[in-house]
Amino acid sequence: MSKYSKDVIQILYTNQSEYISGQFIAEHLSISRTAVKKVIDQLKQEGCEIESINHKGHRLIELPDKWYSGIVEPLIDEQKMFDHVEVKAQVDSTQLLAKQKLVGNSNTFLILSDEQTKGKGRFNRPWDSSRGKGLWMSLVLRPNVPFEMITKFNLFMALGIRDTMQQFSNEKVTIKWPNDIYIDGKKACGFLTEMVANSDGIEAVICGIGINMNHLPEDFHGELQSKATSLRIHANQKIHRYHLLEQLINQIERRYHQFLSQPFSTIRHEYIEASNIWNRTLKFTENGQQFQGEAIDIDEHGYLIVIDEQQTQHKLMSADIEL
Ligand code: BTX
Repeated sequence: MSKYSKDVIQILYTNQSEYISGQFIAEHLSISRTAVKKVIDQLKQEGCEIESINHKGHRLIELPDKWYSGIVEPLIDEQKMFDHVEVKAQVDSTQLLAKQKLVGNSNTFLILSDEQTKGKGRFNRPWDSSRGKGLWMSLVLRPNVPFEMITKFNLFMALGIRDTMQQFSNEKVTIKWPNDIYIDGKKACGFLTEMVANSDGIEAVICGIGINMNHLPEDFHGELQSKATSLRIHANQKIHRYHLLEQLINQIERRYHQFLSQPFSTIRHEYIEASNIWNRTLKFTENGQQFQGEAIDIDEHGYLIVIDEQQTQHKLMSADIEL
């Protein structure tokens, strides 16, 4: 990729309603018009729909299913939540990369990738992260809180992610406590929160979020055909990835400030209302132990209260639930 493609795409994106002349771009970036043409040709090759008209200039009509740092950076900059953002075409896992990058500094940052070759769920389960279809990202934050707060963080993030996805879906988007977001009985998003801590508290929180954004039913294979869904399937139209990202970061920022200043009890009712685990028998796995039961409440600290078939009450901090 040319070192100017980031600037050119940014200029075209921020002026999408008009034609921008090659001359203007060239002067703006202090490069030749031939260099501008080369970059534009390359962007077209990548799949950007750019209309070029003689004596008028260039206009961006549609972006391909790809992240461009020239668009992501200004969008994230406005939020001021991260020191920087990294955009990748392919990584093994944004979560793994984030863990490597947080060492030896105190930066907050976001990593986004078009594709993950080894996306990870909880307990090292694979997370299907095909190219161009999803929003695969990890954010690294540095809250100055004790490590017991990690569970609370996850609960606040769940609502932020759910609320964002609801803006794009025609059907109700629900939380499956503690790590999944569902639409119409199928998983549309998985997220996980990990941390690096020392005796003084949390050094970094790494939150990995995978949203199935533009998959069509035929894009899911194997067991995922019956278990997974995407926002697009429930929006009846293609999801604009940059709108989704912008809304998501807005919501995450809002919930993050709430997490830092308020107890879980302030969002408890909202969380319960958004959950999909009530009034049904569920199969729980906790620390390798399996049992069936019914979830009856989430307490003011975010613990799930479950009654099993022997009428024994369990208070779960985290577990795997089969719907
Ligand atoms: P989880 O362990 O709750 O979910 C993993 C399970 O979900 C898999 O065993 C499989 O059954 C199912 N699954 C796998 N891929 C998909 C998919 N695309 N859509 C629906 N269901 C699927 C949840 O883990 C946490 C997932 C976090 C993923 C993000 S992506 C960005 C970041 N990087 C990374 O490696 N992981 C996180």
